[in-house]
Amino acid sequence: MPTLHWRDTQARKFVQQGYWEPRSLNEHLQEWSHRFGPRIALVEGEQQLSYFDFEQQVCCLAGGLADLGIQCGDRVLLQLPNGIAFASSFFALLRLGAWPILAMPAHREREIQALCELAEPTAYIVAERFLGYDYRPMAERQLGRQASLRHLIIAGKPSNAGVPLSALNGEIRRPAVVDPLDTALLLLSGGTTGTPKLIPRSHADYAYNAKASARLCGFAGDSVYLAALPIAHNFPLACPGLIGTLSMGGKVVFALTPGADEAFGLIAREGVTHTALVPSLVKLWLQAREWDKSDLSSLRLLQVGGARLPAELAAQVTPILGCALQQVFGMAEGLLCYTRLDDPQQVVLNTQGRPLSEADEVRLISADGQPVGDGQTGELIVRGPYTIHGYYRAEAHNQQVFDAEGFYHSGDLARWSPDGNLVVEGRLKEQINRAGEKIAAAEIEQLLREHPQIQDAAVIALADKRLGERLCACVIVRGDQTLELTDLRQHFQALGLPRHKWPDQLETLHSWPLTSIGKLDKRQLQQRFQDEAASRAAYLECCVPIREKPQELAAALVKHYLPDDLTLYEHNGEWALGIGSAACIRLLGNQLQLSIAEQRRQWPAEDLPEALGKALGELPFQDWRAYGTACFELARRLHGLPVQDGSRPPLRLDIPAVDIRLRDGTALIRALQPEALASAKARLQELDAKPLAPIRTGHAQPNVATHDAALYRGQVASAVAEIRQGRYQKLILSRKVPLKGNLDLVASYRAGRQANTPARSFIHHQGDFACVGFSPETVVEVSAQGLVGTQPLAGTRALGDSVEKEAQLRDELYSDPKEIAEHAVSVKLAFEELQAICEPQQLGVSEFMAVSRRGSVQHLSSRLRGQLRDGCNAWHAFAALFPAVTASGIPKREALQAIAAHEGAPRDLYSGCVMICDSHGMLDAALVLRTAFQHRDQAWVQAGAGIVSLSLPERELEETREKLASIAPYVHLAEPQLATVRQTAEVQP
Ligand code: OOB
Repeated sequence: MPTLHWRDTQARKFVQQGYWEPRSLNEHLQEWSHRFGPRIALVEGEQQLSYFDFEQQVCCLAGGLADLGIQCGDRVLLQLPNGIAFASSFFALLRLGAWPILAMPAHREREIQALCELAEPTAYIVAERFLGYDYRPMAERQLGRQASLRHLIIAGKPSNAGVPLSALNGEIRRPAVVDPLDTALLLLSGGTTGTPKLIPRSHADYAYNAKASARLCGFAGDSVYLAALPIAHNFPLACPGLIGTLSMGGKVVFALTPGADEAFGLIAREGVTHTALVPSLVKLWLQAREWDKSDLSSLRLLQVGGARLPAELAAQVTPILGCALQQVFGMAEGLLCYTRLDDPQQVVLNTQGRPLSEADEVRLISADGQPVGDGQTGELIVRGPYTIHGYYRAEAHNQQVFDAEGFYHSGDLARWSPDGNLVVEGRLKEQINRAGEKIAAAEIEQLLREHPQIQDAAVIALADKRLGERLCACVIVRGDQTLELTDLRQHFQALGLPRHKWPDQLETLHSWPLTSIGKLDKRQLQQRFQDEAASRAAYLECCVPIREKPQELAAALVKHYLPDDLTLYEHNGEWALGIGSAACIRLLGNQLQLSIAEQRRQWPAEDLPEALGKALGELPFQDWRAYGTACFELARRLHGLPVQDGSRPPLRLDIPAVDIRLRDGTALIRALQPEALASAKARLQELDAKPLAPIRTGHAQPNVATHDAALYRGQVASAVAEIRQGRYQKLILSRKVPLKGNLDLVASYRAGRQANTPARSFIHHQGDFACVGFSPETVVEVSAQGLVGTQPLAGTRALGDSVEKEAQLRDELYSDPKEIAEHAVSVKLAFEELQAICEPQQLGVSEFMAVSRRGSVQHLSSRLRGQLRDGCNAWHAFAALFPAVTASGIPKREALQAIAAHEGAPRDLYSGCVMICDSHGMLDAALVLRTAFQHRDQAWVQAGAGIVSLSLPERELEETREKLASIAPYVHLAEPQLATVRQTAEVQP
């Protein structure tokens, strides 16, 4: 720790030279309110607050807090998501001279308890819930445990112990008299030790931090700042963030989450000019731009910091988002380095800029404490007008990281580029920087060592394409015990650790690699396990422009690659084609088997989502996408009914050797082998240049009108009787109509796709089985971020042959109680199924009883959305929703039994799904309806109708005809077979 004498000299200098103003942050707020009064200061959803109203709100809240007894010098734990409640509470505490401790919403019991023990807060202000997590039980436990904690203040509905934040509306009193050089707030440090560190920032230093940043970043009265990162973090709070924007009279817009789905809408709606992100989010925003065309033209500057920004990613920001980029190297301890708005592009793309203040003293030193030579890399040490000179209540640690001259030793390794900018090269400190979240290796190691099966542990950071770095736990297990990553993650969850602190990778060893002096050699571990990941084969990729419509080029490619096994899958404007199989996962009996070339591994499949998680985790590929199918009969297993496996596995996923993705104007080609990539590229370009044959209407003419009509009517009648006996509520019975010949997959696809508006479309060819379909709905959609969606369709009418007829039939659909009841029960069931796997607060019906046009019919359709809860993967969502209620019935188990009894033969892929999933956790499964099938020499189309107690056999038969009319007219038969089969009798499949 520096001597007091030194600190005084520095402080005097900063005051004299005007870096530190003689005003508290509360006095700044009063000044802003005075200057900018009626302008909008804050926006949260539909709510807006002017500067004047905001200051009033702060005064009243401060009054309410004072009534509770909160006073100058008290510490108050503040854990709120982005929003006005955060801003009001923060400034209200400053007004009282109480110190907010800025906890992140992601923090859970362990962190909160450690903060309470360290800082002894008198009150805890916390959200009722956020992203599905109910904070109240945790907060109440703290209240019971921590003697200093007297008040629990809940933003939202309190349970037993708390008071609602909204009720704290006291008389406006004079603000506390505080010394601007005193502590104003406590920021959390990423830390390197097992215990949390708090960073005391003073009024004067923090005001300077925010205002100087706002000036440097060109903020003014017309600036609109989007607070997308969690506002308790220094970056969005004061660099320039919330405080810097307010200091200039600008407007701050709060986003609850930093995802592109929320942020893009806010940018367009509010005319956002500035925002800040960490690199991993930049990547997601750039990807989202492929399909989200929101108007982002107001955006002027994107600040990126918190972790290393790869130059390739940096280079895409301006071309794709249309705004300038600024790199920020910062730390909650103080120092901020920014690239300048007028820096040349090469500086912005490749460096982390220069210190904010001319009074920042930044030095780079070698291991022996000496300054490094020009251009050499060394540890960055710093002191200056807004860098702390000690952590709060951490004397011993302060001795280690602050030197006698008051320099903070950051543990970051950096060099100066020839043009005088800083380039961050790495770090000395044992920390994992996971998507910008800093995690102390020591904290995780300590927790791992407490695990009963673990004898010793070391935690290392490994480079990761998506996260920047991932957390790898290396452990020595006790005796001959085994430990799986999923077990470990469950253990961490049970301990109350936030998601970002759970290990991403687990490596078990028998002994540690040691350095020459016998210390654990983490560098060796890093090399070994980084290589392990690197030994996973990476797809080779290339992007080429295309001229042809993607659906047509996709069909041409399928035609070229057949009879290879392949799957074409259309979703969200992309036609994805997986060809061949480099690895395959199949459900065989009670085992899930992974086969790669001659090698096989098996997992018991009782818990299918877990087994799939494990098998997919073993795939020796990076950044893979799998293509697959699930047969309807998989549902019997999921519902505990006896199963008889058919000729094909009920679930199968293939990792393709060649993976082609087509969108308007571009094709991405990926292959595991260079030759395959080159030949796919050549083939694609050749096909793109060649005009395609005209699309013809189909000529298969299956007997949709009368085939098995009497049989079907009889089945419907007996199902209605069973429903009336109360055996089940709803049942979907289907009817197969044979085709006289073999399917021409490509011609059928082109004709059918041109005439249809499906939710998904596909061609699947695997061995002696093939199908082509135009799916009206998805069974489940899960994004890499764990957002789950499903779109039940139930209730059907034909489209008719004119606009008037369509409208008339739509009105009929909306007023038919049978169709409405049928739809409502389907939505209710989907909701209940999602409840089991989603965060309760995040689950909702985002669209109810709209009408979707699909081919020649219209359906009542609703959309449900949720966020997967911790511990659930995409396969939990799949297992919860499969089979689609639209194609099975209600309740599902009874419906499955009745379908088997009435239909007599397995449905196989009909009403199962064709799907894709990937290494990031994405899953998209299309319900297999409106599909033509081929198995060996038999081909057919199949459709069903939903039977309820009010069903009439003739009307349900008619509904199967209407649905078959969406596919049957487009089916083409392959020419040679057409000739031979025409002469034979009708073949029953
Ligand atoms: C910011 O603050 P913290 O306290 O969460 O983390 C600080 C650490 C730095 O010591 C460094 O290790 C790393 O994060 N870091 C970067 C970086 N910016 C921060 N590493 C590489 N490149 C960068 N651009 O992360 C923070 C605080 C204010 C503004 C921006 C970031």
